[in-house]
Amino acid sequence: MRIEILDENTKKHLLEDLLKRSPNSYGEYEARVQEILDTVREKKDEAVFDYTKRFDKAQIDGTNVLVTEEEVQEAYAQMDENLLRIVRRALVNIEAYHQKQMQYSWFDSKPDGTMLGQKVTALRRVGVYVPGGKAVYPSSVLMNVMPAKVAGVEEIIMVTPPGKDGKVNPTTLAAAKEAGVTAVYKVGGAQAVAALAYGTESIPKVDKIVGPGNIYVALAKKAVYGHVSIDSIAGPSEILVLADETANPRYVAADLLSQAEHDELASAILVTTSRELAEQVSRETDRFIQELSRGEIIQKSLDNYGHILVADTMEDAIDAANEIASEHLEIMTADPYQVMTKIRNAGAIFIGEYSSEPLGDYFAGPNHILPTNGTAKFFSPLSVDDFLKKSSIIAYSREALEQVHEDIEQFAEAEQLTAHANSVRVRFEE
Ligand code: HSO
Ligand code: ZN
Repeated sequence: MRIEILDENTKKHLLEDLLKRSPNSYGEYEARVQEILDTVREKKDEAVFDYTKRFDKAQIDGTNVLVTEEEVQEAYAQMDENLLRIVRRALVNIEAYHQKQMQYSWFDSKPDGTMLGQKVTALRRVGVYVPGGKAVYPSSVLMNVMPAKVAGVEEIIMVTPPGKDGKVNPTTLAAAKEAGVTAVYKVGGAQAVAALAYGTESIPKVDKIVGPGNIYVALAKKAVYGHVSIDSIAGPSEILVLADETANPRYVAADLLSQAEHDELASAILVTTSRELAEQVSRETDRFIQELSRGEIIQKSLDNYGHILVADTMEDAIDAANEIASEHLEIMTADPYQVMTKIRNAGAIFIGEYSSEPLGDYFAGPNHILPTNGTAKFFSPLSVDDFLKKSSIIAYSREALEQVHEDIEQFAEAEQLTAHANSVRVRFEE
């Protein structure tokens, strides 16, 4: 990996470079995606099945689009038993973590005769997109579904593209069942997003669409926002390790490569105050690449978006980490908790040398659907809150309203909204 000095100039170039990976940089696909959305909105099932034939080369229609119980059982039969046990153990942790996020209604009544509150309601029906092809991650199925389940969503509809044989990946199916999905439909791409957003004869309209997909799926989700809610748009994986001279270079290198392996566009960055560590990590990454099965992808990803930055001070290193706002941030310093308090922007923060990033991808419990491409400055990990909405509750007694009725009337009149003023005044006419 290349070693650079961290200064304003390297930081500027790096930030510009990373942004090129954002789905916001793919405007040229928008017209294609919009055409698919419009066609599905108009022609419903017919269009969805046409596109499935064209893009997935699969013969899907109203009779086989919904995955049957038999197909689910077949999937279980094909699934490795040990993997199933591991999925179940992971689910226990993921469920427990998300239960802590649950929010409940509250009501606050005061002696003055007022009662204010917030009623929390789960979304009724949500759609989860699960990619097919090379990026089939059962762990992501669990991470998308469990927060909806914990929130109390009644219907969780999954869509995933079929193979040419019209079948869905068996591990995806088994993971979906384990996590508590209600129904799985064999459709993918922008056409699946359109079906979920507008509804078709076979596929029900949902209130929110979550889950990662390719650029067409990402743009389709953006385009239907407003008709339905969506989660944040996931970009390629990212890891940033903040380390000082006390860090173990082998661990740092291994963790960087764990995310570089995802994708040629993934980014892996080490920011360190130690020149010696920088050199050791660079050597260790070269060594690991020789041994790892996805060495080629890793090499490309490191060539594209891999950096080792040497900072003068830990303060400078932390500033850079905050500006980059990485999806995953690992802290391997002498005082990791101290450093953690200074981190403003990161999707997930991993503290100390035994909290390697894949622990979070699979097992610890927090969600691995995290903000990417600098959006950790304003977005949060996928959570139970994504599947809840709130209604405000207002209840005043006659006495309580009487105390404030003139203020309200005058406020309304200042806005020249006399019907507003009247609606309060009418209650206090002799
Ligand atoms: N690290 C990925 C999630 C994942 N890793 C799934 C392995 N499987 C999110 O950036
Ligand atoms: Zn990962």
